[in-house]
Amino acid sequence: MQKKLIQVPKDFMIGAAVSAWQTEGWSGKKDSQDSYLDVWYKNNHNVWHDGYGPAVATDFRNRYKEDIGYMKEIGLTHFRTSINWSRFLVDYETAVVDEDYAAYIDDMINELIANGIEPMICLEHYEVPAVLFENYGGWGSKHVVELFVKYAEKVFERYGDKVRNWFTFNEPVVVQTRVYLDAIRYPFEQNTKKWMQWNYNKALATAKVVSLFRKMGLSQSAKIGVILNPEVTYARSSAPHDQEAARIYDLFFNRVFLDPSIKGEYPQELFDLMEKHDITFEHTKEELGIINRNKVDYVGLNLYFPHRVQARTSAWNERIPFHPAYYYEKFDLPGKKMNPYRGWEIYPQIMYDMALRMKEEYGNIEWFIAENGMGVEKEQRFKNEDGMIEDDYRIEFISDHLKWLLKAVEEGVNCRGYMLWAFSDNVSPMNAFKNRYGLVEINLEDNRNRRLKKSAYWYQRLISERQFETNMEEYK
Ligand code: BGP
Repeated sequence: MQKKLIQVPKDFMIGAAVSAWQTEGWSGKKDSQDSYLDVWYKNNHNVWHDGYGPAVATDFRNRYKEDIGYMKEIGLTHFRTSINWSRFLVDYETAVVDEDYAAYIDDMINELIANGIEPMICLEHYEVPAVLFENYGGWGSKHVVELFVKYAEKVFERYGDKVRNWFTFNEPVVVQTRVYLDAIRYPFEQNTKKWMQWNYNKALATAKVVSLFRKMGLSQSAKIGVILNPEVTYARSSAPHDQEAARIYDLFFNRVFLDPSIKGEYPQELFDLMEKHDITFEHTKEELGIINRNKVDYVGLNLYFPHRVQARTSAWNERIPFHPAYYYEKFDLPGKKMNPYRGWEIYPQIMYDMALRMKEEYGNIEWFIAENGMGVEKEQRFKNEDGMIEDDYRIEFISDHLKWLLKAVEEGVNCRGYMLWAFSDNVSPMNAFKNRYGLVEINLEDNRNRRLKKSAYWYQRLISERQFETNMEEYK
């Protein structure tokens, strides 16, 4: 196969990500510090693959020094994780800090910096405290928005002088979509209005935290943004009905966060649709003003797969509460390339298409790929004689996506880097350790010991040589 050499621009960041709850484990956690996810794991243990979950995860809480050693060996310039809100405080109302946990975060950040790795910290990667979910309905409550701001203030006071890259949320649309829109998780309630309220309250929380960040004077040396997961949406055809399906999907799932965060306002068409279907979120003029005045400095985008839709082919069942699927249904493209383990289509051009959109529709704001990666099941079968996992599929996946991304960068798109999901194998919601994502293997049969995979050495060369080879299309 013919190869092409691709250059990586000098300052283009190449890093990797994980989150707190997916790696830390419960070591040192107090009983009152469950997150929503911890409770879901405890209550619905059977739906988690092989029973694994956040309880031990990768035991990062105890093994972070060892892991940072591997990060250094690979040469990562940036590492993203989150601070676990439910563990950072012992009292969420008055924001009393858990000193043990805070000392661990302090040390982890220091260790990263001492090893030349820039920490990128997210304030919420689904770790909303369970008690706030039970008492107030979680992100459906404006009181919880205020508590999040209090939490953020404590975090900024402690680490604001060390960390230069901050984010309010990771994928803020996800939890409520699974919980209230699709009702596939505890507490199994289908309520589209609640879904919208969570969406709005998280956008409002982002704006309030951005405002706090600026008031605290942190903008002089640091940036604050949000990590979003726009699903690059393609209509089946150019016909108006399919185009409308894609546009409306995009409004409800992508623009619902992209627009308030970057443009400071919601699309009028989204307001119209919300009104038509009686799902408008409770809001005030003053709050919309806060959103308007506090746009983010930059955004991280998590891009994994394309989303394909077409107009509905059957009538909507009017007894079902409104769901955006009223306007679309999934389109299954014949012959698409799949990652069969995760069930996601592989279509690297999403990088380029989204990049151009950021340039054309979002004022060429600074952004970066905050997550992209490939989860593969039973990776042990790829171990070589020496016991190293030879994950050539991951190397191919990364190169194909990077190639499209860097093409856009060459064309003037303001994308500043690529962060792989994930630094190490880790726990996914429900899938737990089923699909492995890491550059670093976590061996569950051997005390969770770590070992670099082939992709880690490839990543190491990518970072030091700032170039990589990709396969050219082959026409046979
Ligand atoms: C993203 C999340 C990550 C991670 C990743 C992989 O949506 O931000 O936390 O889990 O997806 O997906 P999954 O874990 O569902 O396989």
